[in-house]
Amino acid sequence: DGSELVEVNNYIRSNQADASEEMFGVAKGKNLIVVSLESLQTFPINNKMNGQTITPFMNELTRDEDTVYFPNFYHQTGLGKTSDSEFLFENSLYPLSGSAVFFTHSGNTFHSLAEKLGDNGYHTAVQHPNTKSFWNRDMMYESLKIDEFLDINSFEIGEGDAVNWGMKDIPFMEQSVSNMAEMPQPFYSRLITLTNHHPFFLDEEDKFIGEYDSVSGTVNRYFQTVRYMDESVEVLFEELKAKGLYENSIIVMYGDHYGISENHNEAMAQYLEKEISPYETAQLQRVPLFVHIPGSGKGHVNEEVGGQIDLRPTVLHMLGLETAKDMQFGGDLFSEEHEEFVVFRDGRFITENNVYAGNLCYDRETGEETDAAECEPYIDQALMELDYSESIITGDLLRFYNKEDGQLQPNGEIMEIEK
Ligand code: GP9
Ligand code: MN
Repeated sequence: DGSELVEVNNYIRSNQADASEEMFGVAKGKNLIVVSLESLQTFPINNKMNGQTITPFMNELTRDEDTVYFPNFYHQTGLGKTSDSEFLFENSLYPLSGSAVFFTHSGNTFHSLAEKLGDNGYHTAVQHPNTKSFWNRDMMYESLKIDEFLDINSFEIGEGDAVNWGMKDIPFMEQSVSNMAEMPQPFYSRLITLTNHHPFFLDEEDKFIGEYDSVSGTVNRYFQTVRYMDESVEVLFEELKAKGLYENSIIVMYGDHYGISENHNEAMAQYLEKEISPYETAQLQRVPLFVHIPGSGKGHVNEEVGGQIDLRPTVLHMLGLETAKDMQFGGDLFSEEHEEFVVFRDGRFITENNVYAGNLCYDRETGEETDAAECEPYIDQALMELDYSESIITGDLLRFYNKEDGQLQPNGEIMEIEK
């Protein structure tokens, strides 16, 4: 009857971080462009492979005066992969443990980022050159109140424009920006890239660097497709400038989940020149996060430990929208009150000082095993937080939550919900 929500609400309210004073409203009224960087992990950033630079454009962004780069940012996805990262971004809720929430709970009530932006005058659109029903996106996007889904039918895929899973990222970026140019402003346009996806195949003309030389063809090719992705991100920036959209937009880009699974530990050990311990495996779940605010001069490398659950409040606050009444588990990454506590879907976690993985407690900086007592207090909190989030989804509890005034519906009376 929704009474579970009282306890969840108490937990959320007592852990909530206020908006950052410095960053709140820094991009008020601007267009929001979000890029989901398929399978991009943090390890190629500012790194080389056999002497070759892997991500030249994104490396520049990490030092750019208008870009905040987060090197200690983690994905928190589960079985739902890309769709889980979308779910985290939109709702600041954890994905489910045993299934993909996009498939199992697409009819639920959510209070998504898209919905909030829509309520505040934004046109909201996702662009992804794949079939509408793939991952049940068409159904889920209705519940997430995304106004427009530009799927494969909104793109012209000419000869040589497709590889691997579908449309190549460079033509995708070009056409996405053309689509944005047609949208009413301000808009929220989320782009989901595709080329840097397992098994990481490319046409010859799109290979800008050589392959790696390990036992894993997957890892060997990954560097090349990441290099291609980097090129496509540069094209995005150029096109936005060419179409006059750049100045009036902010661009938020993040890796959706890992690209290299643990099946490739031997190759990764060769590349990283260290053994892949549970600590390393957890650290390999870092994905890059870039927050680019043209003309702001706010650029810096931000070492804060955070995760995808933090994106919703971080972004909404930059756009000048409060989230203090929202039912969300993440916090504003720019807030002084942001808690450095990243929970993975499987119960592993990262804190300011520790990495808890493989039932072992490690020092986050050194990777050395450390006193279990340092991690102990967080083990239950991590599981509790996952449980609370799961109960919201499985009980469809946001039906009982009034997003306008933050009130729970008394006596479990179901409020009127527009569907
Ligand atoms: C395909 C894209 C990739 O539409 O979402 O899916 P993934 O396998 O990464 O979840
Ligand atoms: Mn993906």
